[in-house]
This record gives sequence, structure tokens and C-alpha cells, in this order.
Amino acid sequence: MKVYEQSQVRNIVLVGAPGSGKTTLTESMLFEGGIIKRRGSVEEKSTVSDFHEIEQERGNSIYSTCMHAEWHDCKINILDTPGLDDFVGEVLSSIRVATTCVLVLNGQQGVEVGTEIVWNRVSHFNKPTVIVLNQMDHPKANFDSALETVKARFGSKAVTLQYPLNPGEKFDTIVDVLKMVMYRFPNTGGKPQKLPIPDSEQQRVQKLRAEVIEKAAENDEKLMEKYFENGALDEADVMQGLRIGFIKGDIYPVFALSSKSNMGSGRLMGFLGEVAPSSLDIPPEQTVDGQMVVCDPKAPLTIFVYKTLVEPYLGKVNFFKVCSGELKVGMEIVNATTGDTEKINQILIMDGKTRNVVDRMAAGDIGALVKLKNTLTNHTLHAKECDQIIAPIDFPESKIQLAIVAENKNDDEKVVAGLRELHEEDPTFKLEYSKELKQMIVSGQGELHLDVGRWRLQHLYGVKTTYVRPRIPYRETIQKEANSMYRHKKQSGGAGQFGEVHIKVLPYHEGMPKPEGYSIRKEEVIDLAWGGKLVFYNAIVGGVIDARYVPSVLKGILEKMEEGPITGSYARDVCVVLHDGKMHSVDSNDISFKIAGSMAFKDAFLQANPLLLEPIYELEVMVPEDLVGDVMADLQGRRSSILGIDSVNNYQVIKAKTPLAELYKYSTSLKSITQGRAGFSCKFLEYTTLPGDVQKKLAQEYSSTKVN
Ligand SMILES: Nc1nc2c(ncn2[C@@H]2O[C@H](COP(=O)(O)OP(=O)(O)O)[C@@H](O)[C@H]2O)c(=O)[nH]1
Ligand SMILES: [Mg+2]
Repeated sequence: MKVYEQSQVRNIVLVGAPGSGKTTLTESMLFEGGIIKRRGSVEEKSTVSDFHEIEQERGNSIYSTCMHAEWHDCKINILDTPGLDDFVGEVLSSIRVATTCVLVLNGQQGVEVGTEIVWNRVSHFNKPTVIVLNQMDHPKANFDSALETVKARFGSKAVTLQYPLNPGEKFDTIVDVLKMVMYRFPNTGGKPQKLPIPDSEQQRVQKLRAEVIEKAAENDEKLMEKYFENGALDEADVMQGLRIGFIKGDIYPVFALSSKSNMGSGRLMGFLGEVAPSSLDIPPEQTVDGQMVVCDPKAPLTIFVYKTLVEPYLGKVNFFKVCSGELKVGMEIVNATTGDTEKINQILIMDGKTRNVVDRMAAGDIGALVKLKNTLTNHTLHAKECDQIIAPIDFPESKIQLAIVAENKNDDEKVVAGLRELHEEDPTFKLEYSKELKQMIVSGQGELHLDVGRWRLQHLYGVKTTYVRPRIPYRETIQKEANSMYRHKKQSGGAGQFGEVHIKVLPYHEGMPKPEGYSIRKEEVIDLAWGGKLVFYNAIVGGVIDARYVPSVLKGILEKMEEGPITGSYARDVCVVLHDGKMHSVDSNDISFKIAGSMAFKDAFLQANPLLLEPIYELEVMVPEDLVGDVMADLQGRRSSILGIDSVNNYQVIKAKTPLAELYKYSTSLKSITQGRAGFSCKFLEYTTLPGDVQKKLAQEYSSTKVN
């Protein structure tokens, strides 16, 4: 395969709402680039991009896939990404290595909530962006109204370079404002006939052309002067101004096409080849200390792993971008994170599942490596003489969590090992054994995301698992003061045990005064690992308890707080005054005082009007106007309080406070209420009081399982 120099390489990432047609557009571009001889389709499960079994099973993209097409003298690397926010990790890793972003919209609605969700994720990367209004052949295609949504969202940045003459079922003609020709496609799509623009379209096209010229002129002072002097610009000037504005992010060229009938994808590729930047033209990658890594093939080699995937038959595949220098077969390079040296035996260019081999790859290009030792996403590998580390991709926090259980208990270890590997592949998929909940908790971006994890466990590691409702991390606290004493005494056979403590508990709140009536010797403020505080006062006088036993009392209290008296949940925000007690010259020891401390705490806590707190999450739901009512009704059924509704662009954002216990399977439920037209984010906000009846029920459940 030909090796391309850096100026010839374009890394194009396709992003957009699910179903807008990214995978289909990729297929058409690969066909136009001669990589495939026949166009596959999503329906026939035959696209190059959606080649994974699970993608074909579900009928949509789950992984981002890298492919390439050769177009004139360029290598266009195409990164097709999933539209569902469940797989945002895949989108973020691909956009990171891209030089141009293609935002694909469907030609019926234009900008949808799904578009907004993706755009919110990627817009801060500030990549030059092309907007594609796809599906112009769809019976309900409406270019004008779709374009209106684009103008409403992106303002004057959106510049129309093409429009369809006849959107809808009969679609076959595009008017090109930049080239000033009309393209008429044969039924099978592909290469169009170039025709003059008819008189009937002259008024519209001239108006659009003037907009393009004005926008192009805006980006260069010389062009601006020329424009004012002559009232026009020649073709080369327009292209130059357009390119400058596009690369700066001031111009989002708008194209109209049908990827399904392959009408217009060739022209889009032409634009990407001619106008879109290579890595040389956009800001270079940065190191963790903010240094620029110049995209120069003569500089020492630095490559950045943006994605890792375990493929059946191939094993672990690391996808990388060459940030500087040139990667060659035979090189020995160092993994900056692990310190391992890796010998490069093979450099791959992947087209979905098809592998091509090259023996070198220049800065700016992207490829894949297999059989590296411990190389993972976000790792930098570099030549021995250099030591820069590329700034990692910032992956988002988890949105939802579920507890995972192996169907066969003997598979527990395999499940953990498999999940660890899944996390290494996909940093947004996380696992943790929760000591508090006593469950293996898997967390990620949505139920579908977690379901894919479960599917992979079964298909790659051969273990069947199920997801169950995760327990809720309640907290326990008290509302009034209470006193207690506990004597731990044991006289059996040899050495006895004896310890007696008298304590007072009080609710803790920030800035409270020291309890009165005691001679306090020491105050210890403990920030509890699970949030909240324990303030412990040693107010022992006259040595009734030896100073060496006091830490044991505290230890006993802390142990009880770790498994709170009402439901076994963590206790928080309590003051304890240890003010009296007794010891025995022979039988007293640490363990006796620990037990006494723990039991005294439990008794006092239960008398102090104890209270169960539940975690509340702040929820933001993005939803189109017509679905606000349905989403609100559902939220109210989930004990939510609505904080407000804001209108943002052309959708609504509902803000609410919702108990975590009510968020179980929320992403699935929201998808079904809105047919996938809404999105949400949530984060922990606070702990608040649980309704009394729920507390009573939980306390009863706990005491029935507990014997002590
Ligand atoms: N009519 C029409 N349908 C399209 C077009 N592009 C994609 N589709 C259909 O839209 C659905 C989603 O397409 P897909 O490429 O998977 O969208 P993605 O989720 O953005 O990758 C599939 O049923 C496609 O056949 C198009 O240009 N015209
Ligand atoms: Mg897709």
C-alpha cells in the first residue's frame, strides 16, 4: 500500500445523531474511493464499518471504526462513530485524532436532540466542521426546514455550498454554489452529469453565492479589500478564504446529499481532499505539560494510542495516531506509561476488519498495532531519544450503575478479569467491588453500554452474567441527643473480658459548640471516607478508663458507623462524648473496650431519633418541546422535584432532583418514552431524609436479616 506524506492525510470523523446515516455515508465514501466494489447496507448487515457481530445484531454502530479511502492524491481516513450517547467514549477518542469533523444530520428534522447531545460532547475540540444534510432522497426530506434548524443552531457560521433541486423520492440533482454547476446523478448514484444551472435557479444560487463570497472574504484582509474594490472575488480567492475560515472554525460548509443512493458523497470527498486540513494545518497535539508536539516527520517519533479493542482472532489491537516523526517496521519504541520497550513488527491500516500492511507511517496518519505488551488507550509510545507524553483523552464520569452477578458462582473470577479488560478497552466502562453495597458494581454511560459489556463477557470470555438492581448507598444519622452505657463482661474459663463505657451522642452540624458540662481532654474530628463527620470527645476524668483503651472505644464506634444500626448503611454526622466508664485490673483489654464502644454507640444511636438519608441526584434531561409533558410526568412518578425548565437552542432542558433509588434503568425508560429523542446527564447532589414509611420498611428488612 502506498505511504502518504503528512500533507496528504485527512482524518475525518463522522458524528451525528443515531440513524442520521453516518455508517451509510462511510460506505458510499469507501465505494467512491474504490476501496469496495459494492456498497453494503445497514439493513443487510453488510457495511464495512458495522462489522462487529453485536452491531449487526442490533442494527447500529457501537464502536467507532477507522477506514480509509484514497482520493486523488489524498488518503482520507474515515472514522465512523456511534450516535448513541451510551458510546460517547468511542466518539471522544475518534474526534481527538481527527483533523475535520463531519456532522451528519438527517434531511427531515435537521438538528435533533441527538445532534445536540453529540455536539455538546465534541464542539469544544474546535475541529473544522462540515455539516452534511443527508437523506435527501427520503420521501419526507425537507431541505429548507432542516437548513433552518442548522441556521438557528449554528448561525451565520453555516454556509450553504449545495442544495438539492428536488429533495424527496425523486431526488437526483444537486446545485453546487461553490463550483457553480448542477450535478444530476444516474439512478444508481455515483458519477453525476455536470449541467449548467438553469435560469429558474439563478436568483437563488446567486444569493447563496454572494453569501459564500462574503464569508470567504471575511477571513482575510487582502481578500476583503479585493472584494470591496471589485465587488467580487475569483474562484481561487473564494477557495482560499473559505479554507482559512473553515480551518479557523468560522465557516461550517453545508452539503446536501443522499448517502443511501450515493448521490453527492464523491463531491463531499473532493471537498475534504481539496479544502480540509491535514494535521499540519491545525493546532498540534500537546503534552501533559502543555508543550506542542509538532507534526513533523523528521522529529523524533511520538505516537498516541487513542483506542484499544480486543478482536476475536487478532487479540488486542491498539489504534494510534503518529503525532510526530515516522513509525517504521523494525523500530524499538518505549511505552512512556509502562516503561516497556516494544519492537514494531507490523504496522496495520485497518478498514473495518480488513487489514492492510505498511512498512512506515508518517506524522499525522493513523494506524493500528497488534501484540504490544501492556499498551492501552491514552498511552504514549516514543523513540528512545525522546520523552514527551501526550495529554490523555478526558473521558466522562459514569451516568448509571448496575450490579453484575455471574450466573455460575464459580465464574466470579473470570467475570472480574473480563470486566477489567473491558475497562482497559473502554475507559468509560467501569467496575468496582463495593464494600458498602456488597455488590460488584459496573458503571457506564447507559444501560445499552452496560449491556454490550455483558454481551462481550459472554462472547469473548464465555461467562454468562445478569444485571441486578444495585443497592442504594443510604446513610444513617441522628436528630437528638441520647445517652447510653454498655458493659462488656465475659467470664469463661481462663482470662475474662471487661470494659464499660458511658457515652453521649449528639447530632453533628458545622460550627457547633463543644458540648457543655464535660471536662474535655481531647477532640478528634474525623472526616469519614463515605462523607460527613464523626467528632469524638475524650472527657474521661480521674483515669476511670485507662488512656490506652480510649482508641479502642473509638475504633468500636467507627466499626459500628461502617455498618450503621438501622440498616447497616454508613452512619455520619455524629458527635460522641466518652465521659465515664469502668475497667478491671486483670480482665480489661482492647477488644473489650472496642466491643463496649461499638455496643454503646449502637444503643445511643437508636435512642437518638435516628434517620435514614438517601442519595439525591441532579438530573438534566434534554428533550424536544413536544415531549416535555411526558418526560415531566415520568419524573414526577419518580419522586422528583422539578427545579426548572430552560429553553436551549431548539430543545428544552428539564432540571430535577431525583432520588437515586428512582433512577434504576432511567436511560432505557427515557429512550422508550421519547423514542430515543432525548438525552440526560446526572450527578450526585446531596443526601436528604427518606420518607418515614420507606425508612421503616428498610429498617424492618434489615433487622429480619440480622441476628445480633
Ligand atoms: N432514505 C435514506 N435512508 C438512509 C440514508 N442514509 C442512511 N439511511 C438509513 O438510515 C438508517 C440509519 O443509517 P446508518 O447509516 O446506520 O446511520 P448512523 O446511525 O448515523 O450510522 C438505515 O436504515 C439507513 O439505511 C439516506 O441517505 N437516505
Ligand atoms: Mg452508524
